[in-house]
Amino acid sequence: MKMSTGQTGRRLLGLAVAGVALVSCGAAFAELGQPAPWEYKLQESATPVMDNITWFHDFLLWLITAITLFVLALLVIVVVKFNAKANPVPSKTTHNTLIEVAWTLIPVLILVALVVPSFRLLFLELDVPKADLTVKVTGKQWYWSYAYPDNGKFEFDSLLAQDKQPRLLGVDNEMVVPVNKIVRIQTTGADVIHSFAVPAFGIKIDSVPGRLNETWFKATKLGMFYGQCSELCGKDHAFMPIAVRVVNDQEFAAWVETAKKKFATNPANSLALAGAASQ
Ligand SMILES: [Cu+2]
Repeated sequence: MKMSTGQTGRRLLGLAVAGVALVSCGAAFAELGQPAPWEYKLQESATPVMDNITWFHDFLLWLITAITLFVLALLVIVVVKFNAKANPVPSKTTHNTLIEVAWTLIPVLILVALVVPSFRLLFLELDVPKADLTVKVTGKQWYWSYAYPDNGKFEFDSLLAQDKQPRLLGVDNEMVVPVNKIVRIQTTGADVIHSFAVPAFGIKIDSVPGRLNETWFKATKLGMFYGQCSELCGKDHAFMPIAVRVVNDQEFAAWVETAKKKFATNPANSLALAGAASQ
């Protein structure tokens, strides 16, 4: 099929309009703390770590775009200027020391420049600052348990709630944390390896049986934040969502009081049992 110039132009225009629509929709659909239809970007950040991840991601995207366009331009020049028709008598040059040094050194310098923000981000993620509170997260087939060792030593299970929205992300008992406080997450697996991940917080850490892994976040925005188990852990892997509610200090204190009563008789409350046994 041959297209006329007009047709090609209209198709290109259509593509451009679709592209712009997609970009603006992506922004419109972006919702804090949860995925959105047609989303192609990172979730909106709610912690300093995620701010850094987003910045590094965008920075890399610009950099690779520039490099790709540069290489494309070189290729186009070669194809246009040095094909057999345009350049019937090729040059016999085989070495050019200056260019060879440049195409070795410049990529090395680019990589060295990348190491700095990359390592800074790694240290930010891995170096847990002095925490305001600790939440112990246990991955189980197929739900999560949250324990609050420094807020009344209660522990509760958090299971998928079929009737809640967003679909497959809503849970019966949400993990609750105060805003602008450093929360240390200690996580382990009760049966197989799970992975505790909340995209808006920039955290994803394996919950391994017999091991205690640590990470942290400081939520700077109020609201609901959703994540999912991110390590294939069995048949209901897709049905053990993570729901974190970020509240202010008073709401957190009030929630701790109700949670202490509500979950005091929880038979699965290993922390409370351990506490009772040691008294
Ligand atoms: Cu899992």
